[in-house]
Amino acid sequence: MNIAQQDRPGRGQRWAAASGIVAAGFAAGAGELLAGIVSPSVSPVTAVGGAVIDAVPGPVKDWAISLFGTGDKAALLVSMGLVMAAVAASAGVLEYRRRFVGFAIFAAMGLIGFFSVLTRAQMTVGATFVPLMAAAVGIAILRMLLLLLKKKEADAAAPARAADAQVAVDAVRPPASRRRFLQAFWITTAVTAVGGTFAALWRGASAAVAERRAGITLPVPASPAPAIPTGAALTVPGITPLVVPNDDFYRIDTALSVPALDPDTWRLRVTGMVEREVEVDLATILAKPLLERHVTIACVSNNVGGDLIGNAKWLGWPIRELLAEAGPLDGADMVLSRSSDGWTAGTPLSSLTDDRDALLAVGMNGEPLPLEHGFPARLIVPGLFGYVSATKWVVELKVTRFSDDVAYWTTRGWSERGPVKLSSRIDVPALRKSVSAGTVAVAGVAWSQHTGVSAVDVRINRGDWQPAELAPAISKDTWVQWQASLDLSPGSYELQVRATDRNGVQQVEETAPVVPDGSTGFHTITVDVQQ
Ligand SMILES: Nc1nc2c(c(=O)[nH]1)N[C@H]1C(S)=C(S)[C@@H](COP(=O)(O)O)O[C@H]1N2
Ligand SMILES: [Mo]
Repeated sequence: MNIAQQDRPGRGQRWAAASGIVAAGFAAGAGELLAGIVSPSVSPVTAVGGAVIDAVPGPVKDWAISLFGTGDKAALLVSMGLVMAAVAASAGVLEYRRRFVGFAIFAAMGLIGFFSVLTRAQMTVGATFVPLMAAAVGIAILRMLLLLLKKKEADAAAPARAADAQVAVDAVRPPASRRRFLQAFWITTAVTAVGGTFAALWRGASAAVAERRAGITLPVPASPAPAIPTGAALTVPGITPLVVPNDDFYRIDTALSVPALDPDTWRLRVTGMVEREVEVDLATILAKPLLERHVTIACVSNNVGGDLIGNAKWLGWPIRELLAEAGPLDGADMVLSRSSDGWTAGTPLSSLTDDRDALLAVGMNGEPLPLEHGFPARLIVPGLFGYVSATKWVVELKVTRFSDDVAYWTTRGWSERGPVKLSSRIDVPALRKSVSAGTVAVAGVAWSQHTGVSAVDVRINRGDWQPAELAPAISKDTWVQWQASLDLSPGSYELQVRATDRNGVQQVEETAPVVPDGSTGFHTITVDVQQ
């Protein structure tokens, strides 16, 4: 009798519904955590929420706000959670009854997340994968739970039949399969609860900071960026944009989770070998006469031909003015800048105080710095690799000596000093893209920040160097674009590029690895020319 009760058909379905909810919760939590790493400003939940807000008609929005007040966002999230739980429960039951039906519902939820991310302004390629991966995780969890559940149900049914057949069985002891299912179910539930709470707190913090960031209006620069010369941006299809949009800008840092700094409480302190310590907040910086400048920043880990380089329009306060307020003492030759997560860079004091307009940047391409790129403030120093200069989420500038202090990467095999190396890259034709015979367009970028590029040459199959056409540079602190038209008949060719800086120095041909202070060598590609 007891066994017969356990075997009621509704019971398995209830467990299946619960399994669906737990699997979906687990997937949502995993998605939020993954988003926190790969795309902090847009996650599946915030994307779907944002898409719902955009889709809801105005009057309904007004009604919701009048009903829930400032709790409108919380109300939206709770409603989303309830809808999702209901859908996930049905998915669990349907999958229990018939394979793949529930999986299809999970996949559909993943697709809704995918399309919601696509509608978001902060969309990145990485962000679009997150909902799909979360859905895959959900399906895997649901499959595991339902397999165990089916086993449990089958075992529960078996002794009942056995009893009917009057065979002596130990029916009182619950079968191992029942224990295994319950264990898996409750462990998954516990992991979901703990991970979900963590994800909610973490995402909540960055969401709050993202909201504060959206409320910031950048001041009009006292010194606007010089106009981009006509012709500086070539129109060759496939060339990297002259100014890289924030969403496409390369990102390099050691931060597993992007720091979420409250702009209202953030402070930057100047300490160390100074006459007086100085502390500034964001409002103080925004009230200073700010400069806007195009500067190309690059990573020392960029291999020849690599894409760890980008050019943006930065808005900021010259660091030399901040340092002047503190008064560096004689003998100091380095500034150790520290970020909120403890990362440090060691920059020569002279490159922060000379006329190169090293900036304490607060704006990037007309917006407050994106969270990923150092909100609320970072350093931008023309001519130096990022690892010795471009500290994001900066909270301290310690004036010191190279002989007294070491920076994060210096203790890990990288050079103490990191001036950018003269280099060039072929963007067009793209890798593994065949072109048609005749006039073949070749184009790319070349850089030697704070020195400038004066010429770019290309050569075919190590023949004579031929001058490429150099577009006008925005400034000597930015990369330049170049192009050449080559007459090529069908066949396979090796193409190389070489830049010359404004001092007449030529790019180094000998190859060097990125460690310890940046790669050298000519970017070399193979072009397949078709009939
Ligand atoms: N706080 C912090 N700032 C950092 C780093 C880091 O790991 N942590 N990496 C640096 C390196 S190596 C580079 S190349 C640049 C990259 O800046 P971006 O991510 O805005 O392109 O940031 C620099 N600033
Ligand atoms: Mo870097």
